[in-house]
Amino acid sequence: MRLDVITIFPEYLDPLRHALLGKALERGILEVGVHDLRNWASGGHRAVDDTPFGGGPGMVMMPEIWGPALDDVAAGTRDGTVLDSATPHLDAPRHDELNGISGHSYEGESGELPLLIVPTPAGEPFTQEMARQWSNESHIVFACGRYEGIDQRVVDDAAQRYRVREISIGDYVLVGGEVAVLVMAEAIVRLIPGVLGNRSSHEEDSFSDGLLEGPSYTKPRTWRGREVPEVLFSGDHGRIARWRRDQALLRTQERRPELLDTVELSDADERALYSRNVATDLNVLINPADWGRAVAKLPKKLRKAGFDVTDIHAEIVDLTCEPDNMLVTQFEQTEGHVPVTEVLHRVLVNGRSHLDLRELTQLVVRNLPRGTYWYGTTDEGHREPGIAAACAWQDPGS
Ligand code: 6GU
Repeated sequence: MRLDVITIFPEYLDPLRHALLGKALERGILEVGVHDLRNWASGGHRAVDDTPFGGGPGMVMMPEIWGPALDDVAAGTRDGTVLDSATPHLDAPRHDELNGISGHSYEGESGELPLLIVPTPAGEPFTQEMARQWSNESHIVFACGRYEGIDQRVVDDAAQRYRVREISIGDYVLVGGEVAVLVMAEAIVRLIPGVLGNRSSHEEDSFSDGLLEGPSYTKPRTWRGREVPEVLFSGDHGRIARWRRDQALLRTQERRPELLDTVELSDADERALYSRNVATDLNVLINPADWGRAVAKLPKKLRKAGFDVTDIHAEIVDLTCEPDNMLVTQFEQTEGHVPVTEVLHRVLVNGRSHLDLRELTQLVVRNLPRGTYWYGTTDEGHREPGIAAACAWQDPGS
């Protein structure tokens, strides 16, 4: 890949020679040319900017300078200053050899136009997906504007020779595009095959699966009284993978909840994100024998459907205390007689679930005999049954 950067501050791009990018330069995977825009300026103080038409603050960079600069760099007739690595290794090609590479045809393999990236806070937001796509380019040119920007006709005209993108690296304003180029170049170059040692090491990056990465730990196991999470020593790779996914989900929910809108979530994911204590509290008009049969099967059936029940309480409500109970009235109107074997129960189901509260109420009711008269709701949190209620079922594990 060849990168060219046009700027009025060439020394600002020096960090490209370091670390990862320096290594890519050494290996000949990457070639970087930095061009001083003032090389295309003429006149005494080689001015590159002028006052804006229509008035207003600041200065605008001039088309007569940017136009020829972009023409020349697209044509590959200028190498600029070709950067070499800050830390050359013995087996690396020498500086002059690297320079020798630049008898380049600048077109992409498919004969495409080179990509021109114009950094500007008014651009489209830069994303990992752009970095991924652009890591396959063979020639990218960055045009760094300073001041209030570049005359728009430069960008419009450049479309004759380039595929042009105006790109922002975030919702804040920098003095110029140089730092944004460092950011984008690093994000792009590290994805070129062979630049990062371990091919799979960017498959788990934040964003590549749409989630933020969770925490990582190394030795020692205890440090300043802080323990590494136990699960990481379990040797159970499935459990560790699940824990990591849960951590990524919870961190994303906390810091970047909008990212979850575009991620496909499994049932296990939903459970990690949305499990909380819930209590379904119902009044049920039911024959005590029918209730006995229903409650026996309830914990298993509810658990299967995503409601992890911890306890179920039931009490019989004395109807003399409730002369015009809604369920009894409804029963009488529908059945044409008073309840004979049916008795009013208050049923309380405490548990954990990621499901919607209304869905949980429906779930409990669906597991009562068909046609049972009921009313009630599910709320977040656990609820105390009250002294009159018997414990109809309790999870031995809780
Ligand atoms: Cl790409 N350039 C400038 N000057 N400011 C920015 C930016 C770019 N992205 C965010 N702020």
